[in-house]
Amino acid sequence: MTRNRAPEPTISEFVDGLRSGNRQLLSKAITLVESSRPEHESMAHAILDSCISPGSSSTIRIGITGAPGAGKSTLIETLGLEIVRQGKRVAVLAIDPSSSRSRGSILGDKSRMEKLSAHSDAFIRPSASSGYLGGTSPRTHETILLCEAAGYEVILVETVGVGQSEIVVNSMVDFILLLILPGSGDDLQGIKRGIMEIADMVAVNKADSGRRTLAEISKADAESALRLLPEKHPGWNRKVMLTSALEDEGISELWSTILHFSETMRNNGVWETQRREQLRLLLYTIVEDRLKREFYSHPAVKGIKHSIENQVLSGSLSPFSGALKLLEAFVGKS
Ligand SMILES: Nc1nc2c(ncn2[C@@H]2O[C@H](COP(=O)(O)OP(=O)(O)OP(=O)(O)O)[C@@H](O)[C@H]2O)c(=O)[nH]1
Ligand SMILES: [Mg+2]
Repeated sequence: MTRNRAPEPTISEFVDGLRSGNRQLLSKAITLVESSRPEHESMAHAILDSCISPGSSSTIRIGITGAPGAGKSTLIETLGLEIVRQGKRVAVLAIDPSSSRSRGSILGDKSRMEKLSAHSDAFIRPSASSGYLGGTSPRTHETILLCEAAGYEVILVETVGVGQSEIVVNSMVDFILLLILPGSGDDLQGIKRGIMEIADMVAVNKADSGRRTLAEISKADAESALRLLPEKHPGWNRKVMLTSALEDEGISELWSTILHFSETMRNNGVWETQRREQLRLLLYTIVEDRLKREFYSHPAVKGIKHSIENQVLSGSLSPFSGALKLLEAFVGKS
């Protein structure tokens, strides 16, 4: 039995749809961006080319990172509702390069953002990179651009603060909020240092009424850890705040601080410089991704790869000469 499927929208239908804020077309366009099929890719790029506007720097891109269970999704729900209350449209993306999370918990995220996902001014994309290892950055960055083209002024990107994901997110957002938990002081000495370095602000979350004292201690710990780090942006003193995403405590102060950051950084030029730097990085990340793909799928490379690998592993060829031979096969030298 053949089914009649609706024809795929054309590029100009996509572009018009995005410009008028059509969520269904935005979702479809993001699916194209995430697809690795060449025809989808070229369609996605044609859409992006028509959508990108130099004026998009009026948007605010916020990365929210922290250990699993720190309350990122819950905070995004509460913060997102505060933002839409103030008349702005908000898009939420989740990146998960480790792919350690099951689909179930990604869906769980959406239910954690129940009120926000029902709001007409909010758009939630549970995962921008599910099942896709590596190359996360270009796709998420492209997804951000699509959301902005569809009129979302604030983009919230959730990422688990383990491994490389926070470094990836640092290359595509304007502001990074790190969530820590009351009583997590010891962590600050060790693995969190890398994350602390890229944070523009730290929130001790779950600072609910009953846990205020412990939260105050963690706040002081985080403040002293921050004092030891070099400044991230000139003119910005990184603050530590107390929040309770569940009880909506400290969230409007958090939003005011982000707005203050945005105003300060726009005025001193850091905002624009950072955005330009991120575009440069995106340009070369795409080139490198593409080169890598071309390299491994090149017939001449595929033809000798196995034998070169064996020679290197048996010690009859050095890895350096082996690599050179593969590269020569790629560029067509005999
Ligand atoms: N008491 C309290 N619980 C909170 C608060 N914020 C989040 N939680 C709870 O903490 C648990 C984890 O919250 P999530 O928002 O899913 O945390 P997450 O950081 O997004 O977790 P992952 O996405 O799995 O990394 C849930 O049971 C929340 O209800 C808070 O401010 N206070
Ligand atoms: Mg979450």
